[in-house]
Formats: sequence, C-alpha cells, structure tokens
Amino acid sequence: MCPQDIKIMQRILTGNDQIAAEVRASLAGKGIACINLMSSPGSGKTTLLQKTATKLNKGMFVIEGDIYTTLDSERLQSAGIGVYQINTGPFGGDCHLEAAWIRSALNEIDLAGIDFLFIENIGNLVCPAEFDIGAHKNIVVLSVTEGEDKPLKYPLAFRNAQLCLISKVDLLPYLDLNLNELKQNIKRINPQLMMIEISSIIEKGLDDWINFIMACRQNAPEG
Ligand SMILES: Nc1nc2c(ncn2[C@@H]2O[C@H](COP(=O)(O)OP(=O)(O)OP(=O)(O)O)[C@@H](O)[C@H]2O)c(=O)[nH]1
Ligand SMILES: [Mg+2]
Repeated sequence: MCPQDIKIMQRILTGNDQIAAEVRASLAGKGIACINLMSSPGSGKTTLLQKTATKLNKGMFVIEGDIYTTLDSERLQSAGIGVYQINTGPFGGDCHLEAAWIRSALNEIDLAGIDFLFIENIGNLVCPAEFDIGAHKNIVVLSVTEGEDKPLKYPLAFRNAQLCLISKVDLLPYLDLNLNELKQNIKRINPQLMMIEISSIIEKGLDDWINFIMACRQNAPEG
C-alpha cells in the first residue's frame, strides 16, 4: 500500500469517529441509551431482542442491520417492536454498519418515548468491531456452538466491547465445549470484559442482561 492510500484510510476513519461522537452525544442528550450488538451470524441477537422486549415492555427501538433482507425486522415488528431497517446490499454490501448510517436513520426515526435504542449490527465477528457507530455500550455475543478459540481468533470485538454475552448455554450439555477455557480466552483478550451466560430458550441470564441495560440508562451514557 502506498503512503497516499494510508492517508485516505485515516481520513475515512476519522470522519466516522467524529460522526459517531455526535450520534452518541445527541442520544445521550435525549436520555436514550444506545446499545450495539455484534456477533457472528446466528448467535441469537434477534431472538434476544425479542425476549428483551417482553421484559422491558416499552421504550425500546431497534435499528436492524443486514446486507440483504428484512427478515429480522419482520420478526421484531411482529413482536410489536419499533424497527428501522438498514440494508447495505444496494450500496456495496458492507458487512458492518458505520456511524453515518446511524445518523441518517436517526433523522427518520421518531425517538419520542424511546429509552433504549438497540442496534443489531450485521452478523460478522470481524468488521463491525472496527467501526464506532455511536453506541454507549458495545456488546459482543458469542454462542457456545462457536468454540473456545473464537476470542483469540477474532480479538477486536472482545477488546472493544463492555459486555460479552455467552449465548445458547442451554446447549452446553450436548456440546464438547470447555466453558472455563472459553472464559479464560475472553479474559486473555480483555481482562475487564464483563460476561453473562444467557439462553433465550430457557431464559437463563435474562435478568442480569436486563439489569445491565437498566444500568446503561441510569448511569449517564458516556459522551
Ligand atoms: N438453543 C438455542 N437456540 C437459540 C437461542 N437463541 C437463538 N437461538 C436459535 O439460533 C438461531 C439464530 O438465532 P437468531 O436470533 O436469528 O440469530 P442472529 O444472531 O440474530 O442471526 P443473524 O442476524 O443472522 O446474525 C435461531 O434458530 C434461533 O432459534 C438460544 O438461547 N438457545
Ligand atoms: Mg438477527
């Protein structure tokens, strides 16, 4: 890569970070906690959001990121959750969201009565972690079917998150997974990273998850 290329890349990232800071401050000013969910495809993000809605009852909105479909939005909408779909497919098919997408979405969303804005990032454990999208908290979801080594192989998502949800723990009895080793690998990447074991199927860990969300709103969101 020639030096000129490096300069251009830096400019793009700086622009994204600036927009992200503006998004974060604007939402904080409205008293809205913004929570970004990142993971590999199929870790259980949408299912968890459906469960979350049944616990929170109201005040929740989801910006749904997908490359092509509106399938997740349809699931959320049929559960009575307000949703705004971002599809990157027609614009090059990026496998992550960027802050400018969120800023544009927020210009079109009626945020009255919203306390919690969830962003379901595009299913991918690599790219979403590279872009600040203006959330107050970044959550990495890792399902137990993915293996102990994933935090070591895809460290950035774990380094940049404030909470790791270890999902689908109802499946542990059927898997050859060493949960302690998985947790040690997470700690090796980010010793401060909080972890909650969850299952949307048997409703394990959901109270701790809801407490975490509530604390995001009570503690003034980071600007
Ligand atoms: N056993 C088990 N299955 C789950 C759990 N949560 C979700 N699933 C299943 O896992 C599959 C994927 O769930 P989704 O919620 O669509 O996952 P996602 O992370 O939103 O997927 P993408 O948006 O495509 O990245 C579905 O078949 C769910 O029913 C869980 O806690 N336990
Ligand atoms: Mg989903």
